[in-house]
Parts: sequence; C-alpha cells; structure tokens
Amino acid sequence: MSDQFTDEVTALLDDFHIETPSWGYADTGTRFGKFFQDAAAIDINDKLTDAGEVHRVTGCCPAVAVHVLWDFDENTDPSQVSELARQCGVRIGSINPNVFQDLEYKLGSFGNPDEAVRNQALEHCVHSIQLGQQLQSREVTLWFADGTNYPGQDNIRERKKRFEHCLQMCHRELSEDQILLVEYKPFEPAFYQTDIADWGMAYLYAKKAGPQARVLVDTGHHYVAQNIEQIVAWLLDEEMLGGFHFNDRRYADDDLTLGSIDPYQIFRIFTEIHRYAFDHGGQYPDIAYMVDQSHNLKAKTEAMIQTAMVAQELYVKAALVDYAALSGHQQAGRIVDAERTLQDAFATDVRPGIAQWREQRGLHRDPLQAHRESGYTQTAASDRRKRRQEMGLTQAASYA
Ligand code: PSV
Ligand code: MN
Repeated sequence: MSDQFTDEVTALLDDFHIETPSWGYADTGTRFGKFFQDAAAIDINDKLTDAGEVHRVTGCCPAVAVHVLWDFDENTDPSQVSELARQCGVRIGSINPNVFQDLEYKLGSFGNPDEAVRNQALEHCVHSIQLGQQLQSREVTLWFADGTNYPGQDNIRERKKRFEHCLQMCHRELSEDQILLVEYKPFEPAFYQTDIADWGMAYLYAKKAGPQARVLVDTGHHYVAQNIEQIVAWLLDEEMLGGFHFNDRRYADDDLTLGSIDPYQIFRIFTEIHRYAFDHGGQYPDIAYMVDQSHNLKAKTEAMIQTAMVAQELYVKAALVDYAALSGHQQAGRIVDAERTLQDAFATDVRPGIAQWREQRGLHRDPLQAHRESGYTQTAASDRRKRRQEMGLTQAASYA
C-alpha cells in the first residue's frame, strides 16, 4: 500500500470534505417509536458541538447541514449560529428548507392545488435562501415530500407546471454564489406518484429553474438494483451533478451507515468521479458531499465518525484504480482485465495509508478510538440528561 499511496492521494484526502447533518445528532426514530439516547443533541448548540467533535477527530467534516424548521425559529439570530459553529470548529453548510411537516402541506407544497399553500411554501424557501446568504452558506437543498397517494388524486401535468414555476421563482432569489440543489425520491411519503421521482425529473426541473440549479443524488432514494453510478456518470457528463446525500439502504430509504450494506456501490460511484477527473486533465468536479443519515440505534456521534472514515476509505480505494490501464482494457474489449482493475483497487487495504495521512495532519490514527478515549459521549450524556430534567423533557418511547 505505502508505495501506492502517492502524494496525489494524500492531496486528494486534503480536499475531500464531507458535510454532516444537524438532524443526525438529535433523537430520531421510525413511525413505530423512538429509542432515546441521553447523549442525543437537544438543540442547535449541541448539534454543532457534536459536529465539531466529529470534525476534531476526523479532520474531514468541517461543515454542518441545517434544517430550517428544526434548527431555527423566529428568535434565532443567524450571526449567532455562525459564531457558535465557528466556536465549535465547523461552519454552516447546506440549508434545507422544510415544506413537508406543516399541516397545510397535506396535499403538497410546490405541487399543491391551492395557490395560497404554494405561495406559503415558496415564501419559506425564499426565506431559507436569504438565511443561506446571511450564514454564507452555498447550497440550498430542496427536497419535497410532494406527490399523491391515489390514481386520479390530482392532475400530474399541472403539478409539474406548478413545480416548474415555484423552482424558477426560487432560482431568482439566489445570490451569485448560491447553488440550488434539487433532490429526488421515488416514493415515501407519497406512494402513488412523487412529483420529483427520479434523476431525470430533477434534471429537467433544475434545467428549467436556471443556471445555478443542479441535481442532488441521495443514495438511499433509488429502487433496488438501480445503477446509481450510471446516473452519476450521466449527470457528471451533463455538468449537472451538484451533490450527494450519502447513506446506505437495504429496502428503501433506510438511512443506514454509508457502505454498511454495499460498499462496492459507493466505490463504483466514486470511480465515476475519479474517472471524470482522469478524463479532464485531473480537474475534479465541484460536488457537495453530504451525509443524510439518522442513526436510531447506534450512538450518533460515533456513527457519524464511522461514516466519515468509511467515506474516506472508499474515496481513496476508488482513486487507486489505474485509470490509464482501465481505458486500455476498455478500448481493447478486455472485460475481465477491466473489471479486475476495479476489483484490485477495491481489495486494497487503504486504512494504514489513511492513518498515516491523519498522523501527518496531527490527528489520531484512529478517530473512533480518539473519540472514545476523550469520554465525549459520557460527558454529553450526563450534561444533556441533566438539562432535559431541568427543562421538564421526558423521554418515554412511544409506539404508534
Ligand atoms: C428525505 O428523505 C431526505 O432525504 C431529505 O434530504 C430531507 O431533507 C432529509 O431526508 C431529512 O428528512
Ligand atoms: Mn436526502
């Protein structure tokens, strides 16, 4: 490994940053209930502190995604949040408007048949875009729970037009530094038809919205057996890939830890990115790498550290592919050799090399060990347990 672990890969790791989500540090659950954790974050302060801990030990998670309704209220001063993040050693990353939980959105937000509700959703998104400007954040990430549950429930073409219009209105509000990311999802919570069901729809909406809109690929938002790396390759080729929400899945949008089920798939996605750079004189595409996971069973900060470590490993493995040899094999139709080129890189143990990179950057060789030895979770648990008591918050598991 050590002779393969070139300066080039070290430089790649220096540039590989992955954003963690504020919602991944708070208590979450399934529709059947929640298993509360004493160390789970109570407020934005805790979330930023946890994200700071993840960055402290991994050195690759400098930004935190925020969800507007979950992290801000009318009394929140954005400059204070930025300052808080700075004190925690991180910065505010993508802004996620929330037009899916308020009761008005029962029939949708941008797709709602009622213009007043569409305007309410638009207003919230515009407010989120402005919040992004105040927080000096670049990505505005749009995900919609919109869709219908029953055939005939609404006019599908009309819903499309409503979306096109609202997305164009959002785009008009962007500053020149901002990027609008359009996320797709094939089903859930809508089960008959989703208004942005796949990458093609997201692509079309983004194209129509304006030049600063791109597609966001959430790895959990695909049907089983979908070839995600092909979607990535196509979006790269069209210069329309804006970012990722990383997680793993087995059945649906399971929010499992990246690479826990199918690490080879994430590796293959990364090979498309390295291959793009290889074909473009070493120029890497400008992509926002973000995690979208809520761990219900694992300790949350630990799971986020594990995620960042896995992301680094798979990114580096994919960088080790001999792309010149691969091109030659592809050109000559040597299928077995081409496939072996990928498999050889995937089979390489890159962990010692990454540990060495950490050491060179003043980090512990093993971020999880550093985190555990610090006693961070125990301290957070006792502090937050006490605060919950003082605030009168109870943590009884509820089952629906
Ligand atoms: C929806 O399933 C999603 O992937 C969107 O990105 C949301 O913002 C996030 O999860 C949290 O609900
Ligand atoms: Mn997502």
